[in-house]
Amino acid sequence: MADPLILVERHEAVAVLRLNRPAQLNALTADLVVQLREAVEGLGADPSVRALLITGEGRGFCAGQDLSDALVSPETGKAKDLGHIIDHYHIPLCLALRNCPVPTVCAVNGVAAGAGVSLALGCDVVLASDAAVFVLGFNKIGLVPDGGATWLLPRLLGRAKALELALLGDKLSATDAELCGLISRCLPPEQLMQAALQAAGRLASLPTRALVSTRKLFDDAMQMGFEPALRAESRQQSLLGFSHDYTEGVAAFQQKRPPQFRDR
Ligand code: T3D
Repeated sequence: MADPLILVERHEAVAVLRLNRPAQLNALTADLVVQLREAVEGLGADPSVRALLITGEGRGFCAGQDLSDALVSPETGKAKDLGHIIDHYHIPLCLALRNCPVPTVCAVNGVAAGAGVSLALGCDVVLASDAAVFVLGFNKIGLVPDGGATWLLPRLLGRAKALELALLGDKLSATDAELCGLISRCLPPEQLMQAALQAAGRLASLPTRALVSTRKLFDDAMQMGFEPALRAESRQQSLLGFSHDYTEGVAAFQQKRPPQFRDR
């Protein structure tokens, strides 16, 4: 029987999803993309799961689209509409992650290339091994960045650095990625998974609905003026102010005890 493309482990309320094509540096085939999206959606809807952690098996995190996949490889001789493939496979995965009902952590264990960079940056908290590198690589095969990279990179890095990375296609070390704000934190390889599990565990213990609403407000605010952002915060606060987790958080503070959050 073929190896599963995604390995799933549970660590209490944290679900770990591990891309499992190590010999190809976890390059994304159509099947892998579909299975990853199904896992993100399925586990995100499971009330016992309160955080997701995505990482890669072996020495790489994800080398982007599998360029040997018959679906995209020009070698098979059939004209391919890559936009159709992106619409059908990649965009649903990007949206499942961005709209995930629980917070997401990425542990970038090794090289991230092309859509693998977009996958990592699509998570809420991005930790990387200091052995990891980020390389867009789209320029070298005559394509534009995708998987949300054109939206994410200028926002995270500013236009000048984002364009330099995308146009020249140079590798960015994880250390530099942390320094320029592309990722949250860079760690020695032997500490990466422990730190990622710890971050995911902490997120799992916090009020999920407030965390996910914060992600959405941050994203929405990028296309808003200051006053509309103030109003959006106020509308969300109205909703959260009636939630169990707000009542519980305030009660726990007053009673000097740990809170027990449960809203989704
Ligand atoms: O097509 C569409 O649908 C549009 C969407 C596009 C989205 C994209 O992601 S486009 C970008 C695609 N990715 C790339 O262009 C990256 C290609 N890979 C590389 O540049 C290098 O492999 C890396 C920089 C990622 C790592 O280099 P290195 O020296 O550490 O490893 P390696 O020896 O090059 O690769 C190891 C194996 O993985 C190797 O297989 P082999 O020779 O041992 O049998 C290599 O062929 C395989 N591999 C790496 N990347 C891919 C891949 N196989 C298929 N597709 C890959 N993307």
